[in-house]
Amino acid sequence: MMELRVLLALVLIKYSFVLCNSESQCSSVQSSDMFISISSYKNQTGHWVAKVVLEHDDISGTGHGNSNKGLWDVNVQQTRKKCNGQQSIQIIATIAGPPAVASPGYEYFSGIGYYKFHKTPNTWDAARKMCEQEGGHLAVINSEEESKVIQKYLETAPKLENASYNDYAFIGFHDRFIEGEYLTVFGTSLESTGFTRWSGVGEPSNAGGKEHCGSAHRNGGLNDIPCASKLAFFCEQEGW
Ligand SMILES: *[C@@H]1O[C@H](CO)[C@@H](O)[C@H](O)[C@H]1NC(C)=O
Ligand SMILES: *[C@@H]1O[C@H](CO)[C@@H](O)[C@H](O)[C@H]1NC(C)=O
Ligand SMILES: [Ca+2]
Ligand SMILES: [Ca+2]
Repeated sequence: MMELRVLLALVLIKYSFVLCNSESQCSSVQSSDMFISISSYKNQTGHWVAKVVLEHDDISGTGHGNSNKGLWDVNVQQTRKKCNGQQSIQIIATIAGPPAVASPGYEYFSGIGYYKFHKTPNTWDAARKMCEQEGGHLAVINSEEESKVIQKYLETAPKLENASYNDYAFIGFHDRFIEGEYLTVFGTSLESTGFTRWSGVGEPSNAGGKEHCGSAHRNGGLNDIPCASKLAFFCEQEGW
């Protein structure tokens, strides 16, 4: 889980390094991008000028990108340094952005992540898209503890209005590529999640040869179910 978080952090913060020697350079900063430019030149009065510009977005939006908003803490220090008898002066700029925050409606569960329970039923594809639009993904269960989060949420909704099935909610796995080969929404094997408890005997059933999308039963176990059913669903954002 930790490696995944680090990977996500690297993906979310895309750095662009641009070396240029003109003082005014335009950049287009998009949500969750950071733009760094470094310039070094001698000006007309003979001073050496080195300039580092770090630009990040200031746009409101959804998902982790919105944490880039606003002013960041900037601290610049100069220190004398001696190395092998040679003295130099080091100028250190430390820039700290705020920690990422989850999108509205997400609840934090320690050691698990941020969860959002969508009670309005939808197809698996639509649910997957909605989670992504919120900066998350269809939930992937990694432990019995995480399965309990789902069980607790479903207990709060004994009757799921307009749902094709009242006892299941979509989560992030499927076997749409190869029958019986279950993959998470990240493309990794279901086994690699560390949680493969099925909801009951006979599951996965691939009933009618038509069950290729993942759901969780009220008992927290996994079940394959038709992708076109309309079910409540769980979105997840990583904990930071
Ligand atoms: C060159 O840079 C120095 C240091 O920032 C500044 O004092 C000086 O005014 C600059 N000269 C010109 C022509 O901009
Ligand atoms: C169920 O469907 C009805 C009619 O379309 C709608 O008014 C209602 O909001 C729906 N309930 C949920 C929980 O989505
Ligand atoms: Ca199947
Ligand atoms: Ca099934």
